[in-house]
Amino acid sequence: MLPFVWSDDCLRHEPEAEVWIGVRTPATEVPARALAIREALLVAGAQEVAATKHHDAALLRVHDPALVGFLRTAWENWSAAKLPSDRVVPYVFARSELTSGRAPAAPAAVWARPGLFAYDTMTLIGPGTWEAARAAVDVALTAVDLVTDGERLAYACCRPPGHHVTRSLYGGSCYLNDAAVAASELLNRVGGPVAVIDIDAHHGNGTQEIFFGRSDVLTASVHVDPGAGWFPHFLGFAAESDAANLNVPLAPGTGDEGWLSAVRDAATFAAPARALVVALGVDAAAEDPESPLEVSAAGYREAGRILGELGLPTVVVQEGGYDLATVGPLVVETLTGLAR
Ligand code: SP5
Ligand code: ZN
Repeated sequence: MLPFVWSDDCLRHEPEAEVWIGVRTPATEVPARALAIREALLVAGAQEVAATKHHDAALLRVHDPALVGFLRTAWENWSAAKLPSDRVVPYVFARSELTSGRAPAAPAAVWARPGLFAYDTMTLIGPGTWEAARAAVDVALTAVDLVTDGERLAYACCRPPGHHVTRSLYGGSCYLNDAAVAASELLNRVGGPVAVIDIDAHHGNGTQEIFFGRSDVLTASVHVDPGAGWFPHFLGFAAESDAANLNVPLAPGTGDEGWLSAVRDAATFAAPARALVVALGVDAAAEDPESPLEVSAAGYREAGRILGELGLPTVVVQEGGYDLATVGPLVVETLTGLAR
């Protein structure tokens, strides 16, 4: 029976909104996503395992302590300042060129601080955001424990997602990079190389940058072509590929055939690994409102099968997927394929 790891604390992040091109629009990364996935897993007979608390060691191997420290206290400091916005949101960005690469000053204003760590305006922080993001790390690390204790496959029902977070910057509805933390911990416990295969509809830019230039963590991402106008816009191109990083950008409208061919390429790339992290976004689905890829439920099951054929100890970490009616069934399809 497939174990899946859960924490109620992951529901505590309620972004309510995202500021996109200057407009405050309703949030898509909502607590109901995780509840829908949990419901589908329970119906499918998966075994719920409560997340256990883990120390910060693995978290601080992949993230700058300054980012972690900011996120831990961001809401507290923002709310104490009695600002007109009910969520932490940047208005000015400490781009490195602004200071010719010198470290920017620690700003005196609470409302300037997010600009040291955020790279977009869509990723709001409110009460419970830190608790949920940190709980998602515990969920991922508990799934790593299950696999290092002998399970071949474990699913981490992480929320908020994480794959857009770099070593020191958050964005893309993500705060802490759960998949990267899981990979780092697997590397320590199982030995290298380990692989991260990211099949979220968007490029796993945070994970790519965290491990860039390292041969002990292989990163592969299958995603909609940023060159066609899709987030994260500035990277995710095939030309960033090297011996330890593979990007397979796909044209908008790509369906099962093209997407599964890319998943096969990612699996081949990851074959030398001793353990696998799957960054599972189901937002490449045809029904999903946030991407133009057109993958079917059968496609997700086949992707699971392809990745399962690697025969590696595997931790699956939840990333995106925003259609509340299908997100749960699509996760179950993928895990069913993986478990065969
Ligand atoms: C983890 C993940 O899937 N993150 C997705 C981040 C990309 N979001 C880009 C959103 C662009 C504009 N969305 C408009 C929706 C209006 N609410
Ligand atoms: Zn996504």
